[in-house]
Amino acid sequence: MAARRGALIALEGVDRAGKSTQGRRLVEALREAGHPADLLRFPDRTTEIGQLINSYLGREKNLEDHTIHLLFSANRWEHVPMMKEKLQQGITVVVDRYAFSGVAFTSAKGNFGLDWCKQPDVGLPKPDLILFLQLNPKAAAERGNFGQERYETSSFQEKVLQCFYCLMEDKSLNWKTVDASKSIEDLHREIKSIAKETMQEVQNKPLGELWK
Ligand code: ADP
Ligand code: 2DT
Ligand code: MG
Repeated sequence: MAARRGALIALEGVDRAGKSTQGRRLVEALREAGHPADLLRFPDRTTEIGQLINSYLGREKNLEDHTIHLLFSANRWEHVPMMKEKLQQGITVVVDRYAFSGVAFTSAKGNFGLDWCKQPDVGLPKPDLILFLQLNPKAAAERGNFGQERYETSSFQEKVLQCFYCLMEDKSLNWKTVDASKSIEDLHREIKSIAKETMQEVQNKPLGELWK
Protein backbone atom coordinates (compact mmCIF):
# COMPACT_ATOMS: atom_id res chain seq x y z
CA MET A 1 0.00 0.00 0.00
CA ALA A 2 1.19 3.52 -0.81
CA ALA A 3 2.41 5.66 2.06
CA ARG A 4 -0.16 7.97 3.62
CA ARG A 5 -0.21 11.46 2.17
CA GLY A 6 -0.66 14.75 3.96
CA ALA A 7 -3.75 16.93 3.54
CA LEU A 8 -3.88 20.27 1.73
CA ILE A 9 -5.84 22.72 3.84
CA ALA A 10 -6.63 26.26 2.68
CA LEU A 11 -7.64 29.15 4.91
CA GLU A 12 -9.73 31.84 3.26
CA GLY A 13 -11.87 34.67 4.55
CA VAL A 14 -12.24 38.41 4.82
CA ASP A 15 -9.45 40.70 5.92
CA ARG A 16 -8.64 40.36 9.66
CA ALA A 17 -10.81 37.25 10.05
CA GLY A 18 -7.79 35.54 11.62
CA LYS A 19 -6.40 33.43 8.73
CA SER A 20 -2.75 34.08 9.52
CA THR A 21 -3.26 33.65 13.28
CA GLN A 22 -5.13 30.37 12.82
CA GLY A 23 -2.71 29.09 10.17
CA ARG A 24 0.22 29.50 12.55
CA ARG A 25 -1.69 27.97 15.47
CA LEU A 26 -2.87 25.01 13.43
CA VAL A 27 0.57 24.07 12.14
CA GLU A 28 2.04 24.48 15.62
CA ALA A 29 -0.64 22.24 17.17
CA LEU A 30 -0.40 19.57 14.49
CA ARG A 31 3.37 19.38 14.91
CA GLU A 32 3.01 19.15 18.70
CA ALA A 33 0.60 16.26 18.20
CA GLY A 34 3.19 14.49 16.06
CA HIS A 35 1.67 15.24 12.63
CA PRO A 36 4.21 16.76 10.26
CA ALA A 37 2.80 20.06 8.94
CA ASP A 38 4.03 23.15 7.09
CA LEU A 39 2.54 26.58 6.54
CA LEU A 40 2.67 28.48 3.27
CA ARG A 41 1.18 31.87 2.62
CA PHE A 42 0.02 33.30 -0.68
CA PRO A 43 1.24 35.61 -1.93
CA ASP A 44 4.70 34.41 -0.93
CA ARG A 45 6.41 37.78 -1.13
CA THR A 46 9.95 36.33 -0.86
CA THR A 47 10.33 35.02 -4.44
CA GLU A 48 11.12 37.25 -7.44
CA ILE A 49 7.49 37.12 -8.52
CA GLY A 50 6.46 37.69 -4.90
CA GLN A 51 8.58 40.82 -4.72
CA LEU A 52 6.79 42.23 -7.76
CA ILE A 53 3.45 41.41 -6.10
CA ASN A 54 4.64 43.04 -2.89
CA SER A 55 5.50 46.28 -4.65
CA TYR A 56 2.10 46.21 -6.39
CA LEU A 57 0.25 45.70 -3.09
CA GLY A 58 2.37 48.40 -1.46
CA ARG A 59 1.42 50.81 -4.30
CA GLU A 60 5.05 51.31 -5.31
CA LYS A 61 4.30 49.71 -8.66
CA ASN A 62 1.27 49.80 -10.91
CA LEU A 63 0.55 46.69 -12.93
CA GLU A 64 -2.21 46.07 -15.42
CA ASP A 65 -5.08 44.05 -13.86
CA HIS A 66 -4.69 40.89 -16.01
CA THR A 67 -0.93 40.98 -15.46
CA ILE A 68 -1.12 41.06 -11.66
CA HIS A 69 -3.76 38.33 -11.68
CA LEU A 70 -1.41 36.06 -13.65
CA LEU A 71 1.49 36.91 -11.35
CA PHE A 72 -0.52 35.87 -8.27
CA SER A 73 -1.27 32.58 -10.04
CA ALA A 74 2.37 32.11 -11.10
CA ASN A 75 3.34 32.68 -7.46
CA ARG A 76 1.23 29.62 -6.58
CA TRP A 77 2.50 27.50 -9.47
CA GLU A 78 6.14 28.13 -8.54
CA HIS A 79 5.43 26.33 -5.25
CA VAL A 80 3.53 23.36 -6.72
CA PRO A 81 6.46 20.89 -7.09
CA MET A 82 7.45 21.51 -3.45
CA MET A 83 3.83 21.27 -2.25
CA LYS A 84 3.29 17.95 -4.04
CA GLU A 85 6.52 16.56 -2.63
CA LYS A 86 5.56 17.52 0.91
CA LEU A 87 2.05 16.05 0.56
CA GLN A 88 3.48 12.80 -0.82
CA GLN A 89 5.89 12.63 2.10
CA GLY A 90 2.94 12.73 4.48
CA ILE A 91 3.32 16.40 5.42
CA THR A 92 0.09 18.33 5.82
CA VAL A 93 0.30 21.66 4.01
CA VAL A 94 -1.71 24.58 5.36
CA VAL A 95 -2.04 27.54 2.97
CA ASP A 96 -2.91 31.04 4.19
CA ARG A 97 -4.98 32.17 1.14
CA TYR A 98 -5.02 30.27 -2.17
CA ALA A 99 -6.58 30.47 -5.63
CA PHE A 100 -9.95 31.51 -4.13
CA SER A 101 -8.47 34.82 -2.97
CA GLY A 102 -6.96 35.12 -6.43
CA VAL A 103 -10.33 34.80 -8.15
CA ALA A 104 -12.29 36.80 -5.56
CA PHE A 105 -9.98 39.84 -5.57
CA THR A 106 -9.67 40.09 -9.36
CA SER A 107 -13.33 39.46 -10.08
CA ALA A 108 -14.26 42.10 -7.47
CA LYS A 109 -12.67 44.63 -9.83
CA GLY A 110 -15.75 44.23 -12.00
CA ASN A 111 -14.79 43.72 -15.63
CA PHE A 112 -13.61 40.11 -15.20
CA GLY A 113 -15.59 36.91 -15.70
CA LEU A 114 -15.28 34.23 -13.05
CA ASP A 115 -14.17 31.69 -15.67
CA TRP A 116 -11.32 33.85 -16.93
CA CYS A 117 -10.17 34.40 -13.34
CA LYS A 118 -10.17 30.68 -12.55
CA GLN A 119 -8.36 29.54 -15.70
CA PRO A 120 -4.71 30.14 -14.69
CA ASP A 121 -5.22 28.16 -11.47
CA VAL A 122 -6.94 25.16 -13.12
CA GLY A 123 -4.96 22.03 -12.22
CA LEU A 124 -3.34 23.34 -9.04
CA PRO A 125 -3.32 20.84 -6.16
CA LYS A 126 -6.94 20.76 -5.01
CA PRO A 127 -7.41 21.54 -1.33
CA ASP A 128 -8.93 18.69 0.66
CA LEU A 129 -10.54 21.33 2.86
CA ILE A 130 -11.19 25.05 2.49
CA LEU A 131 -11.90 26.72 5.81
CA PHE A 132 -13.78 29.96 5.30
CA LEU A 133 -13.37 32.23 8.32
CA GLN A 134 -16.54 34.27 8.39
CA LEU A 135 -16.65 37.60 10.19
CA ASN A 136 -19.05 40.51 9.80
CA PRO A 137 -17.51 43.82 8.68
CA LYS A 138 -18.26 45.55 11.99
CA ALA A 139 -16.40 42.90 14.01
CA ALA A 140 -13.55 43.00 11.51
CA ALA A 141 -13.31 46.80 11.86
CA GLU A 142 -13.00 46.43 15.64
CA ARG A 143 -9.81 44.44 15.05
CA GLY A 144 -8.08 47.55 13.72
CA ASN A 145 -8.19 49.90 10.79
CA PHE A 146 -7.17 49.09 7.27
CA GLY A 147 -3.53 49.55 6.39
CA GLN A 148 -2.17 51.34 3.37
CA GLU A 149 -2.11 48.38 0.98
CA ARG A 150 -4.08 48.17 -2.20
CA TYR A 151 -7.52 46.53 -1.79
CA GLU A 152 -7.79 47.60 1.87
CA THR A 153 -11.07 49.53 1.72
CA SER A 154 -14.41 48.36 3.06
CA SER A 155 -16.26 48.92 -0.23
CA PHE A 156 -13.80 46.71 -2.13
CA GLN A 157 -13.75 44.07 0.63
CA GLU A 158 -17.56 43.84 0.45
CA LYS A 159 -17.31 43.02 -3.28
CA VAL A 160 -14.60 40.45 -2.54
CA LEU A 161 -16.90 38.79 0.00
CA GLN A 162 -19.69 38.48 -2.59
CA CYS A 163 -17.20 36.82 -4.99
CA PHE A 164 -16.19 34.37 -2.25
CA TYR A 165 -19.88 33.47 -1.84
CA CYS A 166 -20.11 32.71 -5.59
CA LEU A 167 -17.09 30.40 -5.34
CA MET A 168 -18.58 28.66 -2.32
CA GLU A 169 -21.52 27.49 -4.45
CA ASP A 170 -19.16 24.98 -6.09
CA LYS A 171 -20.08 21.78 -4.27
CA SER A 172 -17.21 19.82 -5.80
CA LEU A 173 -15.02 21.57 -3.26
CA ASN A 174 -15.01 20.87 0.47
CA TRP A 175 -15.85 24.33 1.88
CA LYS A 176 -16.42 24.59 5.63
CA THR A 177 -17.49 27.90 7.07
CA VAL A 178 -16.40 28.65 10.63
CA ASP A 179 -17.52 31.51 12.87
CA ALA A 180 -14.45 33.75 13.10
CA SER A 181 -16.00 35.95 15.80
CA LYS A 182 -15.16 33.28 18.39
CA SER A 183 -12.07 33.67 20.58
CA ILE A 184 -8.74 32.72 19.01
CA GLU A 185 -8.61 29.69 21.30
CA ASP A 186 -12.15 28.41 20.59
CA LEU A 187 -11.72 28.88 16.86
CA HIS A 188 -8.36 27.13 16.99
CA ARG A 189 -9.90 24.11 18.72
CA GLU A 190 -12.67 23.90 16.12
CA ILE A 191 -10.28 24.27 13.19
CA LYS A 192 -7.86 21.71 14.62
CA SER A 193 -10.65 19.19 14.99
CA ILE A 194 -11.97 19.68 11.42
CA ALA A 195 -8.39 19.54 10.08
CA LYS A 196 -7.59 16.28 11.88
CA GLU A 197 -10.80 14.70 10.61
CA THR A 198 -9.90 15.71 7.04
CA MET A 199 -6.32 14.43 7.39
CA GLN A 200 -7.70 11.07 8.44
CA GLU A 201 -10.24 10.95 5.61
CA VAL A 202 -7.87 11.79 2.76
CA GLN A 203 -4.70 9.99 3.79
CA ASN A 204 -5.27 7.12 1.36
CA LYS A 205 -7.01 9.12 -1.39
CA PRO A 206 -5.26 10.68 -4.37
CA LEU A 207 -4.70 14.41 -4.41
CA GLY A 208 -7.18 16.15 -6.73
CA GLU A 209 -6.69 18.83 -9.38
CA LEU A 210 -8.43 22.14 -8.78
CA TRP A 211 -11.33 23.12 -11.10
CA LYS A 212 -10.64 20.19 -13.45
P1 ADP B 1 -6.03 37.81 8.60
O1 ADP B 1 -4.78 37.05 8.31
O2 ADP B 1 -7.27 37.04 8.28
O3 ADP B 1 -6.06 39.16 7.96
P2 ADP B 1 -4.94 38.00 11.29
O4 ADP B 1 -4.73 36.61 11.76
O5 ADP B 1 -3.75 38.76 10.82
O6 ADP B 1 -6.09 38.05 10.17
O7 ADP B 1 -5.66 38.79 12.48
C1 ADP B 1 -6.00 40.17 12.36
C2 ADP B 1 -5.99 40.82 13.74
O8 ADP B 1 -7.06 40.31 14.53
C3 ADP B 1 -4.71 40.56 14.55
O9 ADP B 1 -4.45 41.69 15.32
C4 ADP B 1 -5.11 39.37 15.41
O10 ADP B 1 -4.38 39.33 16.63
C5 ADP B 1 -6.57 39.65 15.69
N1 ADP B 1 -7.37 38.41 15.81
C6 ADP B 1 -7.23 37.27 15.12
N2 ADP B 1 -8.15 36.35 15.46
C7 ADP B 1 -8.92 36.93 16.41
C8 ADP B 1 -10.06 36.49 17.18
N3 ADP B 1 -10.59 35.26 17.02
N4 ADP B 1 -10.60 37.35 18.05
C9 ADP B 1 -10.08 38.59 18.21
N5 ADP B 1 -9.01 39.07 17.53
C10 ADP B 1 -8.43 38.26 16.64
P1 2DT C 1 -2.11 39.32 2.93
O1 2DT C 1 -0.66 39.07 2.63
O2 2DT C 1 -2.34 40.22 4.10
O3 2DT C 1 -2.91 38.04 3.00
O4 2DT C 1 -2.67 40.19 1.72
N1 2DT C 1 -4.53 38.60 -3.17
C1 2DT C 1 -4.03 37.46 -2.64
C2 2DT C 1 -4.91 38.69 -4.51
O5 2DT C 1 -5.36 39.73 -4.97
N2 2DT C 1 -4.76 37.58 -5.30
C3 2DT C 1 -4.25 36.42 -4.82
O6 2DT C 1 -4.13 35.44 -5.58
C4 2DT C 1 -3.88 36.34 -3.42
C5 2DT C 1 -3.33 35.07 -2.89
C6 2DT C 1 -5.47 39.61 -1.08
C7 2DT C 1 -2.52 39.81 0.41
C8 2DT C 1 -3.40 40.63 -0.49
O7 2DT C 1 -3.33 40.10 -1.82
C9 2DT C 1 -4.63 39.79 -2.31
C10 2DT C 1 -4.85 40.58 -0.08
MG1 MG D 1 -3.18 37.46 7.03
